[in-house]
Amino acid sequence: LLNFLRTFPLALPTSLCFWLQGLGANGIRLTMESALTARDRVGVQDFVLLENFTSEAAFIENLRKRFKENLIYTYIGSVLVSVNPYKELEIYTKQNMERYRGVSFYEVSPHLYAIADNSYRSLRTERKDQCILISGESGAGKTEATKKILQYYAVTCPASQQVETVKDRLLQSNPVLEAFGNAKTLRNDNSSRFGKYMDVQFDYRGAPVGGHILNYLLEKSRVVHQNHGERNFHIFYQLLEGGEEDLLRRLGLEKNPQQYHYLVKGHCARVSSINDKNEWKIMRRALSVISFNDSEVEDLLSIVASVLHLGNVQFAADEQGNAQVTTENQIKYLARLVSPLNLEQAAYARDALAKAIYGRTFSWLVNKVNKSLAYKASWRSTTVLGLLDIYGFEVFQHNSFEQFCINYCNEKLQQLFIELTLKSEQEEYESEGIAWEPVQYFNNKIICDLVEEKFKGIISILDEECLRPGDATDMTFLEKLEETVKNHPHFLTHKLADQKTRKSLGREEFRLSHYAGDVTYSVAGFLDKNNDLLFRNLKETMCNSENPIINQCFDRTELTDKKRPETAATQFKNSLSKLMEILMSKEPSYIRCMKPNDAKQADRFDEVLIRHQVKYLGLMENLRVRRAGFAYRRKYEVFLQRYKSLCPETWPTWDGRPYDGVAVLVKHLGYKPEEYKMGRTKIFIRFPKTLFATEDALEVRKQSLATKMQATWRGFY
Ligand code: AD9
Ligand code: MG
Repeated sequence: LLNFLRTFPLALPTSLCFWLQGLGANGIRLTMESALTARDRVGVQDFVLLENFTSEAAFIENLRKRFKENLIYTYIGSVLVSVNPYKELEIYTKQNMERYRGVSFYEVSPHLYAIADNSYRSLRTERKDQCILISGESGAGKTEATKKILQYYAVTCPASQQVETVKDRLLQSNPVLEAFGNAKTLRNDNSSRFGKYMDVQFDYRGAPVGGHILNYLLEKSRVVHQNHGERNFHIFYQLLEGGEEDLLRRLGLEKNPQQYHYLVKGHCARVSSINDKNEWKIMRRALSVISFNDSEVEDLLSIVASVLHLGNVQFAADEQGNAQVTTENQIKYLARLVSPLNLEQAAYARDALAKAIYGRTFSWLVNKVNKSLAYKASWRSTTVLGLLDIYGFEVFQHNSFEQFCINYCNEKLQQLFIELTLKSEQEEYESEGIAWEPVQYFNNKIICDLVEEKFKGIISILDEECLRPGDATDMTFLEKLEETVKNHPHFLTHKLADQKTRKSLGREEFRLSHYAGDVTYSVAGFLDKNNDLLFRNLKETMCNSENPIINQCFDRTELTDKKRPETAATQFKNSLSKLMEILMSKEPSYIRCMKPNDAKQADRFDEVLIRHQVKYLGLMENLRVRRAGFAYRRKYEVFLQRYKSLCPETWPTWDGRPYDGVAVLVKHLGYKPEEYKMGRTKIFIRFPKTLFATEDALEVRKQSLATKMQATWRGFY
């Protein structure tokens, strides 16, 4: 019909436009319902429309069909499910952004932009703070989604000179934080090794005027050690590969990463998918945008260089077995500082210092970004939209303290997701005056409690061991753990396991049954990483540093403060609990990301891997909650507008209340009482087949109207 009209030489009469609108032919937008006609080939755009909605196989088949057609987005009601395509798709153009701008959620095909636009509109119309929670395992596409949403706002939100600067800074904070906080892992070549929650502030016109970033637990251990096939943080390679000769000379660096102990442990300094030189240029430009002057850049990079130098400091034992620095021309002062230590302790002190320097510099960097994003007129009221991009659930061959924290964080997010989606569904039923039918679902609170409960939780027990003077070790921690939580259904160790399972557990390991699957953690290094201590004299030296950034990172008050600092796990726990409060105070939207294969390849849909993610993301449960009785719901106005041509009483216009119009319409269509319910503002349809039958009728009706219209216009000529 639209093709026919596009070739038409005359401007359409107003009445005809009106008539077309009635048909739902709203511009050239692909409406959700019209796409349903192609459902056999491309599946359904919303899982709630699956006939067999309790079948995991049907769910996966729908995902597979869509993935094959490059349709990587699908809804579960208002939740967006996304499958990483591992290839560039032409769906992120400015033109496409315009298609989604200001358009109702269901009028356009599923997309990140629809979620972004919907949140933005709620923020503007209801003046309620929003947040978009992006979850999924490592490599599933969370960071890419976050960046694309920011780009969407940068393009579609109102502009002015001042706003342009903010937009630029919001966008450019990414390459800087990624350079310092992301690294190649076995799961993802650009894996976020820190958690990030970014607030974007909007003024009364809906223009972005500021922002603020909260960062969570950087994986500092990567600075001194990388597993085989992994790299250190990108910035080190970028500096060596892209840094100008002059700069490298000033920093005393050589170009070759193989020269640096901290860069050779993973045996993969170069990665084909990463262009360090190019990234360096992007990062350097970004530093200027977020208002770094030349001397600050030099200060920052000299810290990066000093970490590399520090890694190259080697020790040898003297006659008393005390460590002496053998690479004296590297950092002479270290000789004095570490001499009473044995070799192992000296190397430990060196690495602890490198981690502390890097970790604190990273926090300083986030602070600096925040200063450049700060909304200057903060007394004016703003609304806030938060974007959460945190490290995804991860399982490696060897899992340590870092994976424990990362996976705990994912448990918390899953809990929030369950509680909030269930709550919002119940609330909608209540407000619509429809009886709520309870849904069974797995609540992972039991696992969160296991980790964080006071006195009995894993973190408490770990802290207790860390604080205990004397002979506490990683193994005594494990023993305490066994004593305290031995009967917990989600906890297992070698000693507690039955004969059959015992073989799969080492003596220094414990296993947690996470909502996302079992993960076995080695306790080696737990105490040390949790204590996160730095020798006092090293701290003192840092306080005397002439580098202004280091000076700000190491505060003198630390030296006199008698109170023991919080352990790493407790700090993380507290910051997560604050994050949950922040998220709870906002209206949430969800994007659930999945990765289609472990080989990072396009067009490969590994069903086993997908099934696993469907399971642990709780998508089937999510769908059951959403479907609790009804497959489809729509506001009366929208429903009537779409289907009114199917009933002579509502066509071409209905003058009464939309509620009554819909009542007349569904009666005419022969809906049986058990097939639908009329809420206060929406109609709820129980089965997809009812809706599909109505859709098919609409399709037939459209065709007959088009034929009629063609004949009429032919008559004119
Ligand atoms: V981690 O938990 O930080 O390790 P993420 O953040 O979930 O992980 P990321 O967004 O970094 O994963 O995506 C991994 C890679 O997949 C990217 O570097 C891209 O190469 C690829 N990707 C992800 N999303 C898209 C997309 N929408 N289009 C094309 C994509 N490629
Ligand atoms: Mg990421």
